[in-house]
Amino acid sequence: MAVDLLLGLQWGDEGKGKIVDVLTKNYDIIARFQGGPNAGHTLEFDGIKHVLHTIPSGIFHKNAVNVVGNGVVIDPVIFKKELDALKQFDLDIKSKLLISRKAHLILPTHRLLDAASETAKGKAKIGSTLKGIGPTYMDKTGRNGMRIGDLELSDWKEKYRALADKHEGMINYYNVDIQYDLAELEAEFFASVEELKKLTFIDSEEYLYQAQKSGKKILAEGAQGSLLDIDFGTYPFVTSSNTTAAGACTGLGVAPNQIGKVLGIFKAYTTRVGSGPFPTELFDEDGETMGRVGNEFGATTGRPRRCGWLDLVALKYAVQVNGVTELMMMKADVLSGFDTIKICTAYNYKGKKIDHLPYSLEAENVSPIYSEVKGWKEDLTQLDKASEFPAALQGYIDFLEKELGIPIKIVSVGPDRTQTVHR
Ligand code: 2SA
Ligand code: MG
Repeated sequence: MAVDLLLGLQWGDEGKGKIVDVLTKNYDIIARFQGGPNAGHTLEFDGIKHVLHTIPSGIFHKNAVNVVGNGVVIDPVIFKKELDALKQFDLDIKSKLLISRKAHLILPTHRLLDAASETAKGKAKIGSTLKGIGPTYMDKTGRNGMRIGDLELSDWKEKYRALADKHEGMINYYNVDIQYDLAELEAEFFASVEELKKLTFIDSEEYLYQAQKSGKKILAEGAQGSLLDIDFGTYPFVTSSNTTAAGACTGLGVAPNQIGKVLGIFKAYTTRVGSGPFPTELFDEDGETMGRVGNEFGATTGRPRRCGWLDLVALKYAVQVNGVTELMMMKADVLSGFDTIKICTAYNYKGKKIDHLPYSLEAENVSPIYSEVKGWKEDLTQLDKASEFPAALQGYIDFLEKELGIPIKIVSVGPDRTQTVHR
């Protein structure tokens, strides 16, 4: 049985959480494969709005098992808060949420290092979520990290101390003004670790292999988006993991030839939170409207997201790098009311027209070239059939499908689980 992937094709916040929640009824297992509590996956159902950070978005379905894979980085403090927020829902966490022993731990000092690094960078900062993501992946690839499995060993606190002490030296090296009380942070950390240890730790690659062999259906849930991928994103303004399809193989131990469908999610426009280039970014009323109507604020940090028109050059690149087989377009409802919809179909790159992603997307080199389609005025939020779409929305969809060569199977017309039109 193949493993399907669900990935964001832009700079994150495409609506992955909502779609995983909608699709979970078709799967036995939902598995997160990268990122950590920098992610904010928002789900809405039955009048409740819920944000998940580390826990997979299938958690609200009684049938599904949720796996936090080896590629994920876990902050016990945030994880505990997520668990606390789930208590009201009466979920069987012990059997429905499984954590890979090979997932790495975010220590309090990783968060401090993130802050120190960003402060030292000044204007050139990445705009990190300050959750310690970069420093934790640095320790992973530097072969210094602590993993969930270490918590099962008797000497884990010694290992912790040695690493935290080393981090303190590094924080001092940055020589920036970071205020913190490590003893307080550590007390919270140790208390949260005890909660984490009550959960089920597994050898997730083996678990997923056996599940696959016995015919279970698995959906791998990505976090952030393809343009934040450490290799293929807008480096250095990226996150520290592979957010693209290959990340699911390394982040879960799933072999490449076991990947089935690759479901690519994109917003009908574009947003970005944090620093870095964004060719179609709008600084006018249109961008302001997208942000306001789309409620574009970071689900983890609350930062306003930058907004702009759809960048088809970047979207094609993401489709290509991920091998996307089906598309899902989110937040179509937010575009209701524009007279015309612009679509960036090429870049002017150093004076030449190009239709691929160049090495650098910095604004001094790149400006967008737009095509236009007619906009629509109708409210879409009550629609439940594609046959009810306004002609102009259908025109937008036709334009995109023709350019991308892949079907758009879902059009989302509002944040609620029910506001999802299948095509
Ligand atoms: P980090 O924290 O080291 O991974 O930050 C590096 C860059 O990656 C961006 N990033 C994100 N972009 C969009 N959404 C993310 N999740 C939250 C959300 C973000 C929030 O759902 O809204 O609440 O601000 C996410 N996580 C990381 C980040 O902005 C940096 O540009
Ligand atoms: Mg998000």
